[in-house]
Amino acid sequence: MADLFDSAPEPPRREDIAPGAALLRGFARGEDRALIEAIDAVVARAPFRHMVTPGGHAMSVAMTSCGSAGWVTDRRGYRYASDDPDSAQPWPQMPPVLRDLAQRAAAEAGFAGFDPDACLINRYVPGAKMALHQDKDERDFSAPIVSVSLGLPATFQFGGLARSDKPRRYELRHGDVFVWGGPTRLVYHGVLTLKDGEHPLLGRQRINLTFRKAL
Ligand code: MD3
Ligand code: FE
Repeated sequence: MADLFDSAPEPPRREDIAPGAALLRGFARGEDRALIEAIDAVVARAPFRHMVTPGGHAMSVAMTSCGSAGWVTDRRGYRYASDDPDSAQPWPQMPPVLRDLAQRAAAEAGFAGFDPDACLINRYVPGAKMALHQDKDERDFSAPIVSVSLGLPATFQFGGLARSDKPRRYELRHGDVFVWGGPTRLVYHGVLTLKDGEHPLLGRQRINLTFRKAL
């Protein structure tokens, strides 16, 4: 059924943002329902939770993971772990529809053979944000990170290799996929406070998937 968000879709297209970084607008839009179903199955076994930073602050973004490794933070630090600390069970397997999407997007951006072992699932509700940071807990920085945005739009900040580099801003919308590799793999990035809104499939939230080669 047509709705407000589907009524005037832009055609999927690729924007080269920087060497190694490609924004694939609308790349995941056609498979959004299958992706959400797969996310729901992961979340049924490994619910979203607000993890605590080493500094003792609960994150405003709720997280879970699937794959052979999941990203965790607690008072001891940031790391990848093979078990979900809440259940003491292995993280749910990465659903094939998620893995396939990440591999196709990576190939489209020039990273054929990407084999992610971790998918971090972030949930933002209005008011949630993610401060500028680098992703450097992975062992091998030669693999890219593939990010998939679903639900409410967010303003993404993309800086440089120094925290003080002035970030550029991009609006990330439902179905957009970003691939970060090569020289951009270690740039500072973050997400501004999510504005309120209502998405036809996901309601008052944004979900972001990040596929990583962690181990
Ligand atoms: C650039 N997530 O989970 S996705 C994260 O929207 C994270 O939830 C944000 O940053 C989110 O770590 C941003 C885009 C992204 C993800 C990882 C990157 C951009 C990146 C790693 C290196 C460079
Ligand atoms: Fe990040």
